[in-house]
Amino acid sequence: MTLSVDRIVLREIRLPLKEPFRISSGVIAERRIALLELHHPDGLVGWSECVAFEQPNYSAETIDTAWFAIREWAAPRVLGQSLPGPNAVHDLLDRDVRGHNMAKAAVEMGLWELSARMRGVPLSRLLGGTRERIATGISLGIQPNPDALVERATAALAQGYRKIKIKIAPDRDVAYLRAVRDALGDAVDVMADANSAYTLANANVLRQLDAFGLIMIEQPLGRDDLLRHATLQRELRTPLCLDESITCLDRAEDMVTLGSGRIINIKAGRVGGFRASLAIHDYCRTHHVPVWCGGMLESGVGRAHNVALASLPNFTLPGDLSPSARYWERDIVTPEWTMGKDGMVQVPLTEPGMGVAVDLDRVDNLTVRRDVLSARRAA
Ligand code: OSB
Ligand code: MG
Repeated sequence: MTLSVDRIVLREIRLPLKEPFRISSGVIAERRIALLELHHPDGLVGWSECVAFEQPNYSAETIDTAWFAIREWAAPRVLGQSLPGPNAVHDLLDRDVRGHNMAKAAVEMGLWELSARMRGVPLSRLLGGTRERIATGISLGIQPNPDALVERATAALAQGYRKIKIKIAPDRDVAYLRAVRDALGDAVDVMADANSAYTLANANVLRQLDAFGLIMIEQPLGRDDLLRHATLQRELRTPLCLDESITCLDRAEDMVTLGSGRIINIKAGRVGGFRASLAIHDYCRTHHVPVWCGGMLESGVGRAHNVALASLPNFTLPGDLSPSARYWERDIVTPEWTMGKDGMVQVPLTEPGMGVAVDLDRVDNLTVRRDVLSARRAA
């Protein structure tokens, strides 16, 4: 059986978050999520999720630009084709189409998932994953005051989380992190994520963060900046971790060459899919750069893809892989994602593919927009 799709059902669902999630550049209360259902001519189906947000405050891409890019450029490239395998899809989608990584990733990752089902292997193992359990961290949005943050961080620790990531922004940084460190003690792995809210002009604030023994500071400066991050890293003891700046393998290599950071947060959507994620993973492993799996407030489908990726050997730091109940009243997959009291998430290894089933009735109920892309239309 060759890897092939003759129909992609593109749906938009809306899932309200249990509570709004605030980062330095905006707040998300309801997730608008694009889901892809990729149909093999022989009947098997692969699933994926596009991680783009509603607003362009994290990346230039949004769900609406991704919808357009999937329909007009990415899907037509693969529909009706006989593909050599999922590894070939990245280059096929990338050729002469600049950017739109999240749109490309959604199609590419759906083909990996379909391929795993065709071969009868778990997605994790198809990708080269070796772990059975993955350490999990929580990402805490910006809170109204330090006390509220301490409350969240304390509760997260009690639930078993292995890493506490705190969103920061100018004037919501030093006092917040000091309060958390004072409350949790020195032994807990705490980090900060600025989502590009700082410039070198306020580097003095970032230097003050060195006092808190953070395991890393994520993306303090511009989303496409590597030079200033290198300057900043030379002035800080705390390792910098890049998220937004790493959009492909070349940027990971640039980070290492320039010294712009010492850790990478891999989000498959941001880098254009699994093939690019694996390339970055392998490169970082060779260069002794730890990586971890970031999150984009995904539904259970995106989380399945993240968990599979995070099972690779150089994902040595806890991932942003919170269980379903942290985000949603109810997820769209069964079983829902859970985390043990030890802060570990199980990698599904008993079934082919991503290892969770999409609750189609629920998805249909949540669907607000639907497009059926077929090979004929693409021709
Ligand atoms: O930078 O990782 C980020 C959420 C929205 C926008 C950007 C980021 C995040 C997260 C969420 O940190 C992590 C998760 O999915 O739990
Ligand atoms: Mg980040």
